[in-house]
Amino acid sequence: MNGSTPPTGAALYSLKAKRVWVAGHGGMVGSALVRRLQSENYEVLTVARQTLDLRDQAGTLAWMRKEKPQAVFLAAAKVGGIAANDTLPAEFLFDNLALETNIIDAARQSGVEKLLFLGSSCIYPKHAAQPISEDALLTGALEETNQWYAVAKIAGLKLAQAYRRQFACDFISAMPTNLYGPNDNFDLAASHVMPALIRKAHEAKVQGRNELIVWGTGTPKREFLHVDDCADALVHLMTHYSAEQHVNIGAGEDIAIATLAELIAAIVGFTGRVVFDTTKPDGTPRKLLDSSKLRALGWSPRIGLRDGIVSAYRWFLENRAAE
Ligand code: GFB
Repeated sequence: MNGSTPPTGAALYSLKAKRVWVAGHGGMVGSALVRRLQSENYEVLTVARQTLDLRDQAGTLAWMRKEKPQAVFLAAAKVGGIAANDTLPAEFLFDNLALETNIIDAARQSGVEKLLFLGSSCIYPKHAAQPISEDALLTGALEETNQWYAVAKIAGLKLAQAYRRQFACDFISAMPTNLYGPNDNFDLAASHVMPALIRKAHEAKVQGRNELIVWGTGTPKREFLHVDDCADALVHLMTHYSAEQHVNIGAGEDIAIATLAELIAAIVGFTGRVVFDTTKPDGTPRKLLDSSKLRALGWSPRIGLRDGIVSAYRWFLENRAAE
């Protein structure tokens, strides 16, 4: 199981006629995965949060033994933007450690054939060389605001590796960049920058205010990938990759937060001023992923940033604007 992956394009694992569990199906990534898998008529298993708390070890094992998923996308996680990460450190560390260790261990015990663990680009050192290759892991100190989440995600990918080495489990890991799209969290205290600025620009426009408040200095750069592209990449990795090293999932380009704010304002139709609240943290200066490994496996993104924001704003208008 430690061997390297075969050359580009070769399918290694089929999801056809498999029971595929999307853990975290209610979240942005999980719901995109469900859409993607159902579009190919795969058999998708889900379990509601009210039925199973994934932080419950015995409950998780019992559910997996009963439902017998054969493939697992581990997309369940406690997630949030820079403020939530900074203010809820215990929840970001404990909840993520608990649910990922429970699912990974229960996957081995219940005979899961293949598991894909999802991490995040914040696992890398704060000052990693750009673009960040997979090898940069654990070569420097983490960004302080999201170190708790990052440590949990590093533990998750190491656990998948350890189970691969010790128990020959076909467990792999993927590290997506900053994601956005349908079912994003638009709660300003907990959200990431993209949904926050879409909502703020929209509300400023409809309320006739002439300022859009952007946290930090606007100079940090971020790479954004539409969640439908991410789901497609995850299915590609599940079916085309089997090796110990985690794989980055990125769009290939990044953008300064100030430029992103201007772009969102233009798409939303907000014509006032962008104002920076420098009492709020900037976080990591830059985290552009080197996704050449994924490209070499035959996958590239399809949704450009402008089109993606246009569709994310449409989704917000149809689903959240009135709340
Ligand atoms: O998206 P975001 O919260 O997460 O913030 P990170 C990205 C950048 O946008 C930061 C700025 O420099 C923020 O200061 N920003 C500007 C805003 N205005 C806003 C706003 O209204 N709301 C928010 N949230 N940000 C997260 C990590 O880091 O990225 C997580 O904390 C995870 O652990 C996630 O890795 C993908 O990119 O800084």
